[in-house]
Amino acid sequence: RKRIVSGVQPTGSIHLGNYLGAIKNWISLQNTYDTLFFIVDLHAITLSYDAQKLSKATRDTAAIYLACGVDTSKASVFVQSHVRAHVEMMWLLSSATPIGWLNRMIQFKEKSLKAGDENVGVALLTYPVLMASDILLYQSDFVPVGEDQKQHLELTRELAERVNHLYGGRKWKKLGGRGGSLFKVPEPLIPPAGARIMSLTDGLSKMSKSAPSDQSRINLLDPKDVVVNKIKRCKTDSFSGLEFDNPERPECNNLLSIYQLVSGRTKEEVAHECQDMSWGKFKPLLTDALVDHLDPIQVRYMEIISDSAYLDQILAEGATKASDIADATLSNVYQAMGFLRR
Ligand code: AQP
Repeated sequence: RKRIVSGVQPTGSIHLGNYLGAIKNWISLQNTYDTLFFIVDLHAITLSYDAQKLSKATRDTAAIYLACGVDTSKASVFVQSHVRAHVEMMWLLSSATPIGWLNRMIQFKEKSLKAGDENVGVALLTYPVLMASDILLYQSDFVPVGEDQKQHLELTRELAERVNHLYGGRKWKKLGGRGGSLFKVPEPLIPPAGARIMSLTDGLSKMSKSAPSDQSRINLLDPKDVVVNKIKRCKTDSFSGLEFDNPERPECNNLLSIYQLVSGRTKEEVAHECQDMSWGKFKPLLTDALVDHLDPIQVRYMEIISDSAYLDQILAEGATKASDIADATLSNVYQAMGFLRR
């Protein structure tokens, strides 16, 4: 079976964008692919963060994966820092990554510009090398990525090819290896709908954990009254009727897309149902669809998070399975790079 790896950072509350753009798609992928879903805690320290909250956020994220339907009889669920190979591989790959490649990353430019050089850790620059390690360690065939991660995946592909060229093939064989490629070059898998869920307060910015206002996002664990309130207060427009894909109506497109995804209808059905609707009529409809969709996830989350032994066991098993695959790749790369092995 072809393999897929994916993860979410435990940097705050998991929101509808993370869910519709990533986690919800995993549920169908796990039936067709060999899947590894991890909680990306090493990446969560890239920007300043609260050490007091990291481990709780990591557990919460794991429980949310399971509550959303990730099935550990099909997929491995693990915490990134529990598999040491990620950090080791990152160092090895760093030596093969031209700094110019990293300087070109849009996310680095945007985030470092905002924070200023003295406030930005080196990890913000080298983050894509850790992401490449996350993917290449597992010889992944596909990586589901939102639009914002496409450039990082492209770097992963280039890095895989570069390392294969520098150290793979005959050179590796001479050092006692099997020859051939050290890494599989992964392909992006872009979800058809929901690739980019936008903020509730600005249809031109993406919904994000780090946005200062909680009103800008629906968190997966928001109680019903909070969802009601956020939808009541979310930004709309003064056009009549509702429609998809009008560039002058980003909020309308976003809210209809959310409705489509949580109600399980097609875009055509939603376009037809809502074409003559006012915001006053649509908002309660959207709220109900959201609450109905989130309620079973929240019930299941409460069950999982209150059984810590169960969650620990899932994460331990996941880390063991992941380490088996990752250690094999790491060992090959050490060998091909000429290290003396124990
Ligand atoms: N708004 C979004 N719409 C669709 N997909 C989204 N993702 C994030 N936001 C949206 C997808 O969620 C996955 C995990 O994201 P991440 O935790 O690695 O970090 P991120 O992409 O930077 O997400 P956030 O929530 O916006 O976090 P902060 O604010 O910390 O940067 C990815 O697959 C991502 O595409």
